[in-house]
Amino acid sequence: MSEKAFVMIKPDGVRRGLIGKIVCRFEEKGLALVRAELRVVSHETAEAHYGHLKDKPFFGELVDYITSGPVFAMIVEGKGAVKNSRSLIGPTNPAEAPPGTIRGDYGLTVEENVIHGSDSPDNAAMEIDRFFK
Ligand code: DAT
Ligand code: MG
Repeated sequence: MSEKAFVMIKPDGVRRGLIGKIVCRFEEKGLALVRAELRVVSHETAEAHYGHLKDKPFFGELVDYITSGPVFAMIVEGKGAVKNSRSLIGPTNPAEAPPGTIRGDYGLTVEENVIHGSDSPDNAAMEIDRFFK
């Protein structure tokens, strides 16, 4: 059964010109890009998106970072889209992400880890609604 995931290339990835290379990985894997938009995330949307981290000491910097320039927001679709996109993206900290994953190949630190991907089908539905309603 087909599934949708929300994926977002963060401002550092966009700034560094990585959109094409990253989109290529999803397409090569077999996930289809069904919607995409380059846009600046509002403060309000950023705070909602990272609401699960609002008590963390890095929350303010996280919101500043994600709103610091355009992101490339996407919906990808295919079998197991959520799990498959997370495995392409790799672990949260690029220093621990293996080469071959997007964060492992393109990132250095957890503060600027290039890309977001939904972590469950329920969160994917919420995030798609939040960004593409
Ligand atoms: P993920 O993006 O892998 O789903 P998450 O939802 O736990 O990870 O955290 C969201 C983002 O918050 C993550 O991509 C980068 C940032 N972050 C997480 N832990 C952090 C930390 N210890 N220091 C700084 N930023 C952090
Ligand atoms: Mg997450």
